[in-house]
Amino acid sequence: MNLKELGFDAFFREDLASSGAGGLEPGRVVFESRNRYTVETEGGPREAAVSGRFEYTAAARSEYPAVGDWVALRPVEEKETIRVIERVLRRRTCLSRRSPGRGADEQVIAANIDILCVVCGLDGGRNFNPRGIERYLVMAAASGARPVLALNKADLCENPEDALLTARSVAGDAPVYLLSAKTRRGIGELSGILLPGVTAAFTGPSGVGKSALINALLGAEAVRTGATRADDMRGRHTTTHRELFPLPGGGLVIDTPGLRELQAWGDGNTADDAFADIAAAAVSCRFRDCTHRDEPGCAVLALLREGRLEQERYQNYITVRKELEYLSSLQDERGRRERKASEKELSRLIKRYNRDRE
Ligand SMILES: Nc1nc2c(ncn2[C@@H]2O[C@H](COP(=O)(O)OP(=O)(O)OP(=O)(O)O)[C@@H](O)[C@H]2O)c(=O)[nH]1
Ligand SMILES: [Mg+2]
Ligand SMILES: [Zn+2]
Repeated sequence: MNLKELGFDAFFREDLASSGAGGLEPGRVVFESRNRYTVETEGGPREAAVSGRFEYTAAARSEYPAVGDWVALRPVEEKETIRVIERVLRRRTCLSRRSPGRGADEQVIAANIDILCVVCGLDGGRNFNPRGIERYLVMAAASGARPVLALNKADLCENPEDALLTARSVAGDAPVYLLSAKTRRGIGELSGILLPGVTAAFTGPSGVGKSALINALLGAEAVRTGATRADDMRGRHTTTHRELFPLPGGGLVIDTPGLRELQAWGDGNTADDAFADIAAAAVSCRFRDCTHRDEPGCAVLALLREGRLEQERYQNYITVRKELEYLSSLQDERGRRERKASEKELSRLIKRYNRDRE
């Protein structure tokens, strides 16, 4: 594929050039499985792995290539289809979540996406839930990608217009699409925003029809889909890998596995970006560092009292903010530990140096 069609532009070109990476060729990661990557290049797809130097110098898992990343590739002698990944080019956007389990590790879901398509299922199960949508909008805010909401399975819903209103009430500026992968309702509209060179990642719980929507956009059954459980409409985690597909219309879409849990990732402002109404009110709080929990003169609590802010939405905002605060305290603590360790290492080296001189 030609690089421009894959989304390559001046941003990545300059980063490749600035690294002085002479002789390296750019490519985009379209598939990853167990540290093996498929990278699309000007000359076609290549199989790749990171270099020994990359492994040695990487400080965190999140620095490894993810689907959507642009990477600098070195050829391998006499192996036409194999490449070594020397470097991950600077990410324009980065979709992450907190790694499942304890700790403060970042798990990169996809890189360099322009649009995050948050998919819900209107099949009467638990796959349509405003609080869940709010969490996905927080994830979008942290990524730098523009969110859109996709309400799929409209064919299974008696009052899709009600769902549309509910979704709009939490969507902020994000557009909401009423869709059906089955009847193709809304598919033309959605493909209208997936312009040439634009990358969109699809996320949401298992079984909502992320892969089915991608098939509908591709106009082919390229991706495997799986039945939902009859009792609660939950999916069976059919998609197990992230993968990037070029659309006939020139856009690029990334399918991702359904998420079981979504712990917030981001910094202090991320929650405010996703809850714009609360952030706008907070400007009028008496204290600049108001936490909107019990302070006098809190404009957010005033909204709540006046019934202009839904209790559940407010509660979700507070919960997400607490999660983000906890995350940043874990990160601070880790930073302190790492600094201490490197100071220790340094004093060991100085001691040894002095000893050697004696
Ligand atoms: N009736 C109806 N069924 C749909 C629609 N979209 C998807 N489905 C069905 O829902 C089930 C789950 O679809 P998938 O595309 O596999 O869901 P997914 O979100 O990719 O799930 P994971 O890969 O497990 O995360 C399949 O049986 C699809 O055929 C739709 O618009 N209408
Ligand atoms: Mg899937
Ligand atoms: Zn306040």
